[in-house]
Amino acid sequence: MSKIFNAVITAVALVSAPLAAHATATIVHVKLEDKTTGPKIKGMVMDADKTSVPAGKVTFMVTNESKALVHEMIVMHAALPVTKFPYNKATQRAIESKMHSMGEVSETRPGKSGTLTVNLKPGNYVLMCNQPGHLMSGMYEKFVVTK
Ligand SMILES: [Cu+2]
Repeated sequence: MSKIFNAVITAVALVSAPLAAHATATIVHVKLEDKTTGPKIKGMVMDADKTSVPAGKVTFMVTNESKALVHEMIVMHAALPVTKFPYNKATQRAIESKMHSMGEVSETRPGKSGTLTVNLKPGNYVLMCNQPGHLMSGMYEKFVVTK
């Protein structure tokens, strides 16, 4: 019995080792939140479960936890502070065409989710929502890609 058990363990180890070495994409879960999400949320929040990942493929799984507002998540190749971002005061949005976006999960309705897979080089990034006024309300998070 124990010989068989050991054989099974060995087989599992042999199968899983190459998979681990070939890790495909790092998964990052991102929650988009605001006051309508629940009583614990005070403002507009970009909440990623990892804010530092190794370079390579990254899959963002984004869920809009709002009950009322459309949100989005843009992976911007930029360093903080957001007050230095090109900004249109009239529309209350960062000027994306003057920035370096790596991709986005755009215009996500309340309760909906979306995914984005991008290949990221080491550097400083900001996960941000560019719905009118949301960025300056704090809906962003610093994101670092390491070597
Ligand atoms: Cu938003």
